[in-house]
Amino acid sequence: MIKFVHTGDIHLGLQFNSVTFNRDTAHYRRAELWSTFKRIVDYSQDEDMDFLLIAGDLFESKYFTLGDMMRLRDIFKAAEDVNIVIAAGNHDYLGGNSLYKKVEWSDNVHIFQAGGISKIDFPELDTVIFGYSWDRVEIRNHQLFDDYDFDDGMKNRILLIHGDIGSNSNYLPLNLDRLKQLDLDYIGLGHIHKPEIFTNKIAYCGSPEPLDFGELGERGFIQGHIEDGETVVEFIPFSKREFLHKTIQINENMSFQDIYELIRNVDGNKALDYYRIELNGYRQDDIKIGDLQLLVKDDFHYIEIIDNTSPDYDLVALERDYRDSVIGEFIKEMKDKGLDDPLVKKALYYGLDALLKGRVDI
Ligand SMILES: [Mn+2]
Repeated sequence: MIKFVHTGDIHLGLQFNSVTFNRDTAHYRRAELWSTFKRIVDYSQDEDMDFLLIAGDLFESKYFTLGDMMRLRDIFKAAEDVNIVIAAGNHDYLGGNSLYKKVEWSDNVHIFQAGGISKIDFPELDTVIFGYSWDRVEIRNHQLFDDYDFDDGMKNRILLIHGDIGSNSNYLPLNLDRLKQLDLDYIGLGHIHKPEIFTNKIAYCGSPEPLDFGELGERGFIQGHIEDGETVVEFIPFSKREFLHKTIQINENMSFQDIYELIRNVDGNKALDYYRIELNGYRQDDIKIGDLQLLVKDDFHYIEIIDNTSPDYDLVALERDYRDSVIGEFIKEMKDKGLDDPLVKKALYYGLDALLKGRVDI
């Protein structure tokens, strides 16, 4: 039996420019990518994995330094009993000046060369790993597997590749049906940051730490083993934090304190996770969402509030200003029906939305 951990899309060195992080938050998150990656390497060593498969985008070439690369080298060297196998992706592609080529790796580290599919044999484990490293930032080749002969005498056969399951991608389009036809025990994929197990033999590992609010939900890696031609895989949640997007509906009857409590009591782990909270509905005219944001900051590791609220209607002023029009008549009629009835009040607000704002999303 062979045991493996499959990870990828770690993006060490990421600057988080596309996230609404300030400098300190980005700096801190960058450090966390390193610590989680090291935890994965340590886990592989401690759990006696035969292989740690890295399916590309291990780091950001644009921001990575030689010092960072030496740090990686030392982390890998410490896991000397694990075969660490790397296929480069589009963010860490193996061009002529790649940092991958600038350090001397320990014997347990194996990196696929660029220029087509190649293979690395591990005779003592009766295993062959096929792989493909990117040599540029975009690849449109659809025929990657057509000319390659996956024949090999080894019992366990794995493919490691960074690519996009989808037909018209600029990022190495892969066809799932074509992958299923390959006579392999496991295909470890990188590029899509959401983990997905297609079959027990084909999976995206996903990013081990989520990188922005587009990456909601659990993150971790794939762990698996192959025994007598049978492959078993499972997703192992491993990220330190999650990104969460919550929507809170408020209304014009809620006080500042009411809304504050709603935000504070939102579910999830406030001390750990990244929250984006969207407030919808009508608020009392004088409630400042900016003040709420300042107040709740201390309750969360990270929070940003998206304010979609509208100030409440001033019915007295509206009725006066639109006295001789259908709007004034409408307000008067609904008031006569009794605004204490929540249904009547709701109907009044929908009506005013339609009449005053042209909003008819009922
Ligand atoms: Mn990636």
